[in-house]
Order: sequence, then C-alpha cells, then structure tokens
Amino acid sequence: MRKVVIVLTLLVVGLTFVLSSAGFAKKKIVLGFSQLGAESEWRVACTKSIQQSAKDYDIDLIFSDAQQKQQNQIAAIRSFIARKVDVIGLTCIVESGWGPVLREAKAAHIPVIMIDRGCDEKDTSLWATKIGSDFVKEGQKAAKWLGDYLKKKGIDDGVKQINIDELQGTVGSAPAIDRKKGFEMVMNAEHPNWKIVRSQSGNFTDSEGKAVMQAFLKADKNVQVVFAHNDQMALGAIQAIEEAGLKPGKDITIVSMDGVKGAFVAMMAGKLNCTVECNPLLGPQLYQAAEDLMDGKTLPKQIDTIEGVFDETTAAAAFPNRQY
Ligand code: GZL
Repeated sequence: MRKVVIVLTLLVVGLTFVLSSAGFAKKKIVLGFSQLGAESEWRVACTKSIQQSAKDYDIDLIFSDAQQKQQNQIAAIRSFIARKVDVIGLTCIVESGWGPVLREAKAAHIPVIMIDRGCDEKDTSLWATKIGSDFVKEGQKAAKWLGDYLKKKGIDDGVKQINIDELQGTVGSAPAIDRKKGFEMVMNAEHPNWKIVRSQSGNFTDSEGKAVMQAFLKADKNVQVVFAHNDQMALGAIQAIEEAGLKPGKDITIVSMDGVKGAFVAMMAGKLNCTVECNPLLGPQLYQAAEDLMDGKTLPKQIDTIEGVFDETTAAAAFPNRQY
C-alpha cells in the first residue's frame, strides 16, 4: 500500500512538472486600464500604483491615458474589447454616459472593475466591483473637522455668518458631486450660520483653482473658509490668497482633500489647515480583484479604501511616512 502511495505521488508531481514546463502554467491575466488623465498629484500617484503593481502581480497591463476626455475613455474600452482582454479597469471621468460601452463589455463577457470614480448607471450588473473612497464620507469628515477647528480657534461663535468659498472638482464627477453632498449634509444639520457664498469648478487642477480663487477674492475678500475638493486646487488658491495680500491658513481657513505630499508641505508651512485623505494607491486592490474574478469568485459591489484626516497639528509627524 505504501509503495502505491509513493508511486502515485511521484506521478502527480511529475505530471505537474511536465504540464507547467509544457506551457500549461496559469494564463497571464491581460487587463486593459482606462485612466482619465494626469490632472493632479493624486492622479499621477494612482497611475504609478497601477503601473507598478502590474509588475508585482505579473499582470499584462494595457494602459490608456484619456487626457481628461470621456470619448477617449470610451474608445479605449472598445479597443480593449476588440483585443479580447480578460478584465477592464476604468476610472470614470464623469458619472454619466457609460451605459452603451459597458453593455458592449458585458456582451463580450469581459468584467469591468471601477477604480476610484464610478458611474451613475442604474444597472449595477455592468461592473464587477468599485474600488475606491466614499466621497460623501470625505465631505462629511471635512465639515466635521472644520466645525471643531473654527470653534476651538474662536472664529465661529455659532451666530455670526461664516462665509465659505467652495472650489469644486470636475463638473459631473463623482468626487465633486459627493464631496459637496457630504459637506453640505453636516453644514445644514450642525452649522446654520455657515454659508457657501461662492462655488465654482476648478476642475481639480492648481491653475484653474488659482484662477477661480482670484475671481472670488476680486468679488469679495470677506471670506473665512475655503473648502477645496482636492489639494491641487487648494494649493492654487493659496497662491491667489497670498497675491491678494492675505495669509492663507490664518486669515482664511483652508480645508481640502487627497492628502498629497504638497498638502503636507503647505500644512507644515501653516498655509493649509486640513486635508482629508483619499488613497490613490489602488493598484494592489485592482489586481487582487482581477485575480479573484479569474478564479471565479464573486466580488462585493464596493471595496472601500482605508484613509484618515490630517491637519496642521499632525502633518509633520505623518509626513515622513507618506507614500504619495
Ligand atoms: C478622488 C479622485 C480625484 C482627486 C483629485 O478619488 O478622483 O481626482 O481628489 C483627482 O485630486 O483629480
């Protein structure tokens, strides 16, 4: 009996070796990824994570940069379908307009993994999962931090109107819509004396954020808070505030999102007061999800990323460990 077990074991080991050396090794996953652009430090860090992690996971990555144009993303997805990739990764630049091309991917039996930004399609069967942050929660975190800060600093007595200038992200994008929604949920529930007096899109870039802030200050310098949907626009606004002869972080409290290195440098310089982290290092989760899909696993519809809130009091200690 013992001899039979030994012979059978040797047979299995030998067969495995022959099959694997004869090219029957697990097929390499081919993943087509449509990235929306390179508009911010955050986006660049996200792309770096996706490209570097492909090597770590031994994934054959076909990467496309849409340069901020939805039609380029749709064309890229169609090319992935034509190339019969195994999985498609997609960051939706705006929420709407994805139904037709997602239905084409479904018809081609190619699963789609949403990364970072999702879409507003009602048929959730069109994608396998969405990996990324809860933008509504990010907006709520920003407003809650701001409420505590303004009270602690004696800036907000709960009665005098607090004027807020809002720099919105890309019009129609999930982070812009939901960060605004989360911030206003807390503002309306807890701060009746807060008022968003001016709100305009700076498209998540520093140059456009600066231009919008310049226009805001030209209209009225009586503003106590800037709420920026990302650090890039906050850094642009800081320049505009300084050029207007005001002290950012002191005359005007600035709260933004992402947690990029530039924000930490600004907080350590006393020019930015808070950033709500939004983790761009999504590469490992993307490829783990792709592998799970190829192994026939069903994924949850939402895979959250872990993130915190950093401000002027914690920036210096956290900065050495920042990865993006
Ligand atoms: C948020 C991401 C946003 C960042 C911006 O997850 O989509 O896009 O907050 C980036 O910096 O441009």
